[in-house]
Amino acid sequence: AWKKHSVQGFTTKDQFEDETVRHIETTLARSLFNCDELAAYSGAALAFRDRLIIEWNKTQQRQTFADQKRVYYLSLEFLMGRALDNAMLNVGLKDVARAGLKDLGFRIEDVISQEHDAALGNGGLGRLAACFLDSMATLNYPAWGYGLRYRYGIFKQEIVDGYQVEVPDYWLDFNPWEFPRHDITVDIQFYGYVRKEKDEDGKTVTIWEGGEIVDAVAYDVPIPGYGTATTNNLRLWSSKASKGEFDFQKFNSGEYEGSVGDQQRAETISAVLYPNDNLERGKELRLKQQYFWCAASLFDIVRRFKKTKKPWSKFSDMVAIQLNDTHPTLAIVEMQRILVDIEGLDWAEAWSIVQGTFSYANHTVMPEALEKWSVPLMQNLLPRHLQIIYEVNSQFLQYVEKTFPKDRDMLRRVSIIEESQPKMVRMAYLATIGSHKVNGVAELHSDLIKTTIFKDFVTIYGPDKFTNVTNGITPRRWLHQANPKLSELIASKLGGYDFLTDLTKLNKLEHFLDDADFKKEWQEIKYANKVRLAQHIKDTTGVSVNPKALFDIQVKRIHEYKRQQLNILGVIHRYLTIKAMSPEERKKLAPRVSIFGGKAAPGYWMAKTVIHLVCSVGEVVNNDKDIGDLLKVIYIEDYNVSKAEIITPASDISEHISTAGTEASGTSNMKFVLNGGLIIGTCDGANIEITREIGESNIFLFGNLAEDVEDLRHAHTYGDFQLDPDLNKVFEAIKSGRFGDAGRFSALCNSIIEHGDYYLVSDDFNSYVKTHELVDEAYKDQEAWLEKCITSVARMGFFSSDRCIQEYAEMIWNVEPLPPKE
Ligand code: 26M
Repeated sequence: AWKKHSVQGFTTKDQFEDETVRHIETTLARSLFNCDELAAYSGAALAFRDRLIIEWNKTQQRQTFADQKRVYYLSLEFLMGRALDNAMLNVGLKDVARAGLKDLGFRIEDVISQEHDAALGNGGLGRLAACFLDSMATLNYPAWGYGLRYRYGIFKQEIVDGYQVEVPDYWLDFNPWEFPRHDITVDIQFYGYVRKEKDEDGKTVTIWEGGEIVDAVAYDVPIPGYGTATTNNLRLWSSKASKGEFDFQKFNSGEYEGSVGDQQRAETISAVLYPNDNLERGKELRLKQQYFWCAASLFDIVRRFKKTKKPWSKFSDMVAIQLNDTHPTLAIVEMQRILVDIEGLDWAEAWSIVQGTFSYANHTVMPEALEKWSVPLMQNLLPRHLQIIYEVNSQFLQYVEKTFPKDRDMLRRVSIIEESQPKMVRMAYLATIGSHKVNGVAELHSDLIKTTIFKDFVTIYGPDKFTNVTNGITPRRWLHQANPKLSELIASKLGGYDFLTDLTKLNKLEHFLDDADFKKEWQEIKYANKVRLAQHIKDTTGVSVNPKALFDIQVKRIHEYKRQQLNILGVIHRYLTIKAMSPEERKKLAPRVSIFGGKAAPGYWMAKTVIHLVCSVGEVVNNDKDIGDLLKVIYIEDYNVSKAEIITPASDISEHISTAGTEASGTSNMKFVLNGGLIIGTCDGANIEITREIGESNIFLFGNLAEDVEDLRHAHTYGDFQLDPDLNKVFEAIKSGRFGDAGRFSALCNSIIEHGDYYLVSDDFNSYVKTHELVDEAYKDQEAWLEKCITSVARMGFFSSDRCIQEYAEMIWNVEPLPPKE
């Protein structure tokens, strides 16, 4: 009987149509008679959701009953993008859906694009978490993500008169992909005080009481794997006034406003994603978010473990917790608190369980991005946690003192507490001390952290605690979904889509370098992708760009270290050069479109100035009749995951030009190369490993090396700083008002001319410009260019996030896959 009633899910076009229509007419209570694209999206999403739920339930049941270790990925950001297209491809029914939607009178692309991006992240770190979820499900790892359910994701960016304007991103109006679990609620405590007490056995126990309670409510999101029934869970916590706390007395006694105020204060915790990327500002609400999410997740994980009835000594055999940067470091402290204060374990035993459970990935070496929390702030918000941090620190320092008695300064250097005014808790140190492994996200970066921020810790723990796991991207979203035609062409040559789950299989593409038809098709696909982007540019900016021109793209968060300023200053140089050329010289030039996109943190004035400069230059260049198609400068507003799916397949060349030693890895570099674009880049982050894999002749590297940066900066400050002469001409043009009011750009220019040029724009300018000339030259030989592109794609196998997850699983988490039965 159970079998007879159990839901199976649609497989054919007709069944899909039936399900979609049923959802539109009943679940959504809409008549088919006025069914628009949004309704079609909603119906189709609900139909696919049903399919996911079936496998999701089975997967969760399987994971519950399997006696094996699970991994929990704690990240404050999950930059998921859209879910429907992904769900269709992962369950292998996109063609069925396309046909069904066509019957109903819709184009699948129009339906898919109705979905609002789930944009619960800033940039690379959040998108990495999303790629990892995809890979963990695809590889059948029993894995959960834990995050916050922000009511507002990263703001929507509008460009108004050449300036960034931030608009709130309310994305929850209709979100069929989340399931509220009102029965899964955790009480989270803040503030209050700590006291000691003797229990019946005369043992001293610590009690944290008073303060306020906020409820954490679970919302679950299914994460389907590709070509597998495994459907993992992403659990996002939402804050709500606690039932006990939400003061009914106040409410009843007429203090209605006060009561509503309490409720609003509670709900504020998960209200908004902090829009900074690589900048730490020490706001109390951010610390509240961190603790709220860590405490809820830990409670949930511990509760699940306790159901197994295993002894605590088995905890780290059953649970691995991965920290995505230092944002979840309080989870370490919370776990120690649960084990010692609540479960009554002794300190040392508890601490060794904690260390065996946690591992920490570092994503930056930039000092302004390293998390530090003021001791007074933490004392007030989390008094017991601060005590635990002090105890951890004291034991750690005792060990260091005993082991390295000669280095008296070491204690000051490695202390979790920085002796500043006020004192600060160094989260990266706490995360390192509380974990069994620490990793960087690309080889150069992992080497750098061992010689800079964690140098002393390498001495203390030995080098084996520190490792590298080079980032990767999911080929499902970033090739198959974003570039279906290229994926299809590759599949036709390789005899199927196996490369999507074993990306190293791409290497067989090198056998087709002499296949003229294949190459022609490849080129046509690139051209079609450029036409599509040109259309998007026309629709959103009104500017016509020639799809035959060389598309030169830099899309990523706007940050001085990523050096969009170097790019736009180079564009101005190109403009001035063209202006000075004879008609004959101009004929030899490959037309270019310089495309920028990305958000600036709302308070980051320099980044906003860069956006304004790009827009101002575009205004002048794009309207200069003398220039025509030779150069266009475009700012694409509101760069996000779904825009990236249109932009990435359309590049001829993309820019990854951070000051050497500053970009931990970068992941869009991988996306662009995987989609058959070449890159111009510095010897930084994963660019170095991309070069190793695809070959030096297939990448345009330029600029100073990481090892020279320190000396150059020193020379800027103490020697005489020589501005590059070509760059000087560019500044003269800006100062002359050629791109509008020069005053608006003076701070930007002066950061380079007068204030030490910290990011070495001038030092790298000549090399950058010359390398772009090489790009121009190379592009003229379309045949050779195409071969570089195909060869590069063939050699990108290493950069799958599947490889990356396998490395984490084997080297760090020690977890095994749990494939579905049959
Ligand atoms: C910190 C404090 C308060 C508010 C926000 C933050 C914060 C948020 C995001 C800090 C850093 C954040 O992200 C950093 C990031 O995205 N790092 C990038 O991580 C990628 C994945 O590893 C790398 O590829 C990039 O090189 C790295 O910049």
